[in-house]
Amino acid sequence: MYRRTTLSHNLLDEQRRLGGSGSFTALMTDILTACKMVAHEVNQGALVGNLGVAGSENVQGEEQKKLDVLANDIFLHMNALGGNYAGMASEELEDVHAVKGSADGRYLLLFDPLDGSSNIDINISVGSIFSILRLPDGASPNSADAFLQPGVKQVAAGYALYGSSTMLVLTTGNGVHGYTLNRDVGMFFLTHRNMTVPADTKEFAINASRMRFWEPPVRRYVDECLAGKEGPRGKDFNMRWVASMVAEVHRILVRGGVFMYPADAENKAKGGKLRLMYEANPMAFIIEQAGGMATTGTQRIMELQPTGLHQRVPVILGSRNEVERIVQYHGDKK
Ligand code: P6P
Repeated sequence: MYRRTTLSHNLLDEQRRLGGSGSFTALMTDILTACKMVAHEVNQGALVGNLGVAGSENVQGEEQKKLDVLANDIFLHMNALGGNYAGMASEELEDVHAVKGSADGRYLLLFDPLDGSSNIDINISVGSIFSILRLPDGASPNSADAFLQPGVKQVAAGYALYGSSTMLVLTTGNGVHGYTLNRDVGMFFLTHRNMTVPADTKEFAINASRMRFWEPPVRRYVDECLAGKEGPRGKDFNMRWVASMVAEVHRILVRGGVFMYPADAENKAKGGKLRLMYEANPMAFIIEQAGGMATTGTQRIMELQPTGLHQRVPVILGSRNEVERIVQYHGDKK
């Protein structure tokens, strides 16, 4: 293990490669600390009364779990300490959170502090998702407008996965690398260099209970997968649904697959289910950097011009050849 590279060392290498001032490395360090603290609280679970609901709702009208609130507090506090962020936006906060006293803060941090939290009480993997943008020249971090940048403007994106091991997966636009937390040493060690999504797959992920709402292109794709080797695809497929986007995306990075939370008859008026700024965009950046594809079905997710901090979008991402087929089916629909 002691010949392994740490995430901190990789960030320093990246800083030297880019001739950076070190502020990017410092702000990533704040995020790592926050993720380690959230991992600690998640892993303690019932031992310290961290399970169950907080008795409150978030801006999405969703019932908050105790760990949703705790993870949000940890992210806000730890990422303000370094003074590298001018402002933050969280799934758990209605409006943006300007960081007081961050005179030199040139970055904006957006995050879902605990994604998949409906899985906490049943001990299934959950995660934190984050996206980093630059504060546009002359923009105020007190205004959501500064945050409403398309996904292609992201400086970095990543997630922490609190699973059988705690991992951090990160892209800064130069590929995707995965790091595993050594709790005893308290550091993330490089364990998954240059993660790449296989172009083909036999595995898809969708919430099949919503089948009655699906639009024709999605219905056609799933029906063909279910038809197996006797059907038009000529091969059998497997299905997964963890209800934790971080876990689904990680599986796709490791062994390929397609994840779909599409627009459907029930969610279309809201724009979809998943949030653009702190779920779809960071995951799209990671998947594209790993050679995969991320679309709404008709548009590249990272090219969408955001109109709201908590805007929802359809998400279809993963193995390129399968996602391209689904896009083609959406085109055929017309
Ligand atoms: P459903 C978790 O709440 C989440 O935002 C994603 O992590 C996950 O993929 C999806 O929603 C699960 O949605 O409708 O199956 O509960």
